[in-house]
Amino acid sequence: MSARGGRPRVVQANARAALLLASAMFSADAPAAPNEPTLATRCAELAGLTLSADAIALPTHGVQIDTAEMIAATARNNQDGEFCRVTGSIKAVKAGTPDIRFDLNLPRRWNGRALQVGGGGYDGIVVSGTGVMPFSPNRAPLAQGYATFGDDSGHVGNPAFAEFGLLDEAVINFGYAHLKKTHDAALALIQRAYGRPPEHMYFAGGSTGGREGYTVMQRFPDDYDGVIANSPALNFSGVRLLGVKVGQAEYATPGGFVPPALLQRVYQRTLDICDRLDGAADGIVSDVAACRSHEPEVIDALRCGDADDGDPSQRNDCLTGTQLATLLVLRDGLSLPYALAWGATRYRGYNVFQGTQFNGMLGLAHSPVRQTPPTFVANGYLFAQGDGYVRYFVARDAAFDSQKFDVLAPGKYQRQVVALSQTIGAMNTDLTRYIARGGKMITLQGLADEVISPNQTIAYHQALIDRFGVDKVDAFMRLYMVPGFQHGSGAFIPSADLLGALDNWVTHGASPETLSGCGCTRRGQTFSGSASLRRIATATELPTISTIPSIDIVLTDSPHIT
Ligand SMILES: [Ca+2]
Repeated sequence: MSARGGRPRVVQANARAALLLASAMFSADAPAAPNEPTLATRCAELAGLTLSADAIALPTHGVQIDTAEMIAATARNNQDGEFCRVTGSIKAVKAGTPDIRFDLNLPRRWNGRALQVGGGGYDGIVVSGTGVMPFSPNRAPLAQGYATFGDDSGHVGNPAFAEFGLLDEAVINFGYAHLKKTHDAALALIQRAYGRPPEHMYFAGGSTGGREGYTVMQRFPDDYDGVIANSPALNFSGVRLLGVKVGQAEYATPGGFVPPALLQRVYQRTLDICDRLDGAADGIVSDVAACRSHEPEVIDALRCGDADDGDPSQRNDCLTGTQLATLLVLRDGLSLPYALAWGATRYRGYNVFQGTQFNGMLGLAHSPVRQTPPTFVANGYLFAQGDGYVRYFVARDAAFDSQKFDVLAPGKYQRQVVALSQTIGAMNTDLTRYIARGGKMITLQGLADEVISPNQTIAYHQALIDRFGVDKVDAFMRLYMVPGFQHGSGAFIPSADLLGALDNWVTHGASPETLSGCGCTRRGQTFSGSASLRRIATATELPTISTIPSIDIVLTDSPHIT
């Protein structure tokens, strides 16, 4: 899966900007001064190059460029125009630790900007930097003229697997160090290729890539001018520990398994009661707060009556007390009696009874039988990821049984749990340096996200406001909470030009407000109307942040929606 030629393209970023940037385009093949090398010449010179360790601010054994070649605009499957494709490896310090593999793409028509692209899950696959940005209608950033780059986070593997957690240097790379090492390597190569550094450096990612976005603001604030960090796994340890608890509720407790059909019923009953509370019977719970006030009614409508005994695995029409307890683990999140890094003691729960579907590919378990090890679809995404975290990162024993791990009182493992939350977590609210030097950021987060709790993203945003005040946060950050949007899927899937908005903000000082865009997907169907994402969190809106439907859907031309 890691073969260089066949790398899957992971998260990608995108912008609009073609018009905006046209005047600023730096063209490497523009009428050059006599004897000035072309990009093709410089690209060829990069092949086989090495960079010494002192080119990278963190400890490495230097950088090896493996390949560098011009990709023609007419090359098969290339929609990004002509560019120099560079692949390289950043050498690990310790023998036995994998190198960090990275890709760097240098467009012939450079817009003077660079974009680092984040990964997903437990990473392990090189982010190519050549694709389009998720949830955006626009051309790929590389096609727009951005120099783009990404890496594999410092190990080779399936993003579902956590075996690299046994290697200290690989854990540190995954936590934060790969971001800086690859940034520094890419910056040095960009300067060689174009003869000057980028005017602006951006980062974009979602999920793990969202955590990476917050991580670079917290740890390397001088390196970036703008960050897009969607659905961020800010409290990495928190979400993994909660996954362990969910697995225990489903499999260590007899009757705790909730079949997919019953999860669908939970979702449907929620819609019956909450869909219209926002004024539109559109299959989207937009007023999450109003829906929350109806939660007892939703739960009562789902609860089995006294006469409803029987084998829970054979019935899909009501929740037993034990099944409800499993869902309440998700709803309530974690409250730890010990503190993770930066004083974090909570992982906020999910909107289980406010329109989140838990019977999809990233939802709860589909099988009443626990696999060894547990797998995504059979046993649930949160549980499978949490199980790998406990076995490889915490206990550092592949045979450890996460069903026996006491999340609230981990005993001899507590020190490691806390240390990991420092290495991998992004809960530090000290963005003083990033804010002071004018950095900007945008976060898009689904209110129906079943992987990253939207309430954790809101809580971190609130913590920033508590620390810096509304005006200061408003001046550097935009948070767009999207109803009906899960972790990539959902009743509503947005599509908006976040990179263009970020670039316009950084370059021209035009702060994003309501974002418009489409081909969005609504209830499984793409429509060609328009949708607007209203920004959350102006000073006046903040007290009621979670009560504001943040999406307006305006159908402008013959949508195919039933
Ligand atoms: Ca609605």
